[in-house]
Amino acid sequence: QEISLKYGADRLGKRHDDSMRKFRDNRLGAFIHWGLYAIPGGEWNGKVYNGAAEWLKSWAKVPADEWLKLMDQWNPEKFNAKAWAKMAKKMGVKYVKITTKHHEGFCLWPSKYSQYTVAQTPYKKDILGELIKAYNDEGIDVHFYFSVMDWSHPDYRYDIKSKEDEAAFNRFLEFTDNQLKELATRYPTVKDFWFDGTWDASIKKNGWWTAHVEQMLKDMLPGVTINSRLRADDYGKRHFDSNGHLMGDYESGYERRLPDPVKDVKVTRWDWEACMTVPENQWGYHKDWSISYVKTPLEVLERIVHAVSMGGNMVVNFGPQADGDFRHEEKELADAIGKWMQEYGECIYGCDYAGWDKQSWGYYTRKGKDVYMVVFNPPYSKLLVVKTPKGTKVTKAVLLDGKDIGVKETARNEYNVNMPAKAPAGPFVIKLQIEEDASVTDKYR
Ligand code: H79
Repeated sequence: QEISLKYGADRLGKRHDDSMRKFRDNRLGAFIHWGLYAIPGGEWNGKVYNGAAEWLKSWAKVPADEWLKLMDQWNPEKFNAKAWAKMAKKMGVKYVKITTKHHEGFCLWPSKYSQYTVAQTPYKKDILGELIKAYNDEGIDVHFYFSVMDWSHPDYRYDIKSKEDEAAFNRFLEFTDNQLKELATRYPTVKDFWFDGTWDASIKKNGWWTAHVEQMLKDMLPGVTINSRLRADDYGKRHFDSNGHLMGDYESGYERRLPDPVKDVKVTRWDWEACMTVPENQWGYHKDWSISYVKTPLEVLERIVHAVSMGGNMVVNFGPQADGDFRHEEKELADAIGKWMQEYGECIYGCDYAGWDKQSWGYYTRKGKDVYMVVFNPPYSKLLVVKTPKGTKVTKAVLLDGKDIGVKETARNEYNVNMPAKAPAGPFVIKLQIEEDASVTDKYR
C-alpha cells in the first residue's frame, strides 16, 4: 500500500515525448565546471589542497567576501565560445552541461539578483550567453547545472532551527526562483536543468519548493528535462520518493561511479545520467593533476559504453583554465573520444540496453533490431561468446562497414562470434542481425 504524498513523483515510468527522447538519444555529453575556483586552481596562500578544486573555498576556510574578490581577476583572455563549441562537436558530444552557478555563488550570466556575476568582472561579458549561442550554432544542446546551495548568499541556511532561519531561507528560495526564471527567460533554448547542492536539511524540509521549481520550469519551458537530484518529497526523501518512485525526469545519482552491469540492471527501468571526472575527483580546474590518478581516454570510453549499455547517458567533465583555454590533457581526451565516436558512434547515439547477459569481452548496446557488441577485452580464443534470451537467434555478425565476420551457433541460445581477421588496435564494434520470437523448432532438446 502506497502512502499519499503531495510532493512525490508526478509520473510513473519514463517520459516518452520528443524532448525526453532527444535527451536520451543524445547519450554522450560534456560537463563544464567553470567559475572563480579556476583562478586559484586548488592552491590557497601557498598551500595546494588535494580536495576538489571547486570546493577550495571550503577546504581552505576562505570567507565568502574574500573568495568573491577573485572576481577582480576574472578576465579569460583566451576564451572563445566558438572554439569551445568546435571542440565539443569534434568530440562527438550531443550536449553540454554548463555550471551557471556553482556552490561559490558566482554567476556566469549577468544576473540582476546578485552582485557576484560576470558583469561585475573585468571581462564584463555574458559568458553563458556566448556559450549557449555557440553550442546551439553547432547543433549541440545546452543543459544548465545550477547549485541551489549558494555560499555567497547571506540568507542561505544549512538547516532551519529558528523563525529567523525560516524567514531568511524563504527569502533565499524566492531569490533562487528569480534566478531560475531569469535563466529560463534569457536563454529559452536551454534543454535541461541539472540541480546540485540540494542535500542540506533546509532543502529537505522544503520538499514542496523542489516540486514547485520543477513545475515552474516546465510551465516556462515546454519539454525541459529536470534531474532527480532537485527533488525531496513531503518527508525529505530525495531522488526516489517515499513510495520508491523516481522524482524528476531522470535519475542523477551516479556521480564518479556506475551501476554494476549484473547486479544493478534495475536502472534500465528508468532514465538516468551519470557524470564523471577525468582525475579521481576534480571538477573545476586544478593546477596539479599529479595528486590523483588520471583516467586514460580508453578508460573514459569504456565508462561511456558501460553507461549506454545499461540505458544511461554519460557526461564527461572538463574544468577549463582561468584564461579560457583547456589543459592539453582535456584537449587530447576530447580528440581521442571524438575519433572513436566518428568511427563507432553508431553503437552509442540513440542506443539503449539490449537485455542480454553481460559477457566478459565487453558490452552490448541496441538500437531497434540491431544489437551491437562493443569489444574491450578480446579473448585469446578469438571467439566472442554471445548468449541470447529465449526466442532470439543471431543470424549474422558484421563489422560497421558491412563486412561479414561469421558467427557459429554452439548450443541453444549460445553463439561464437569470430574476431575480425585483422584485429583492431582498440575497442571495436560488431553488429548482430537477429531474429526474435523464433518459435521455430530448434535442434536442441
Ligand atoms: O559539481 C561537482 C561537485 O562539486 C558536486 N557535484 C559535482 C557534479 C559535489 N561534490 N560533492 N558533492 C557534490 C556531494 C558533497 C557531499 C559532501 Fe557533505 C559535502 C560531503 C561533505 C561535504 C554534505 C555535507 C554531505 C555531507 C556533508
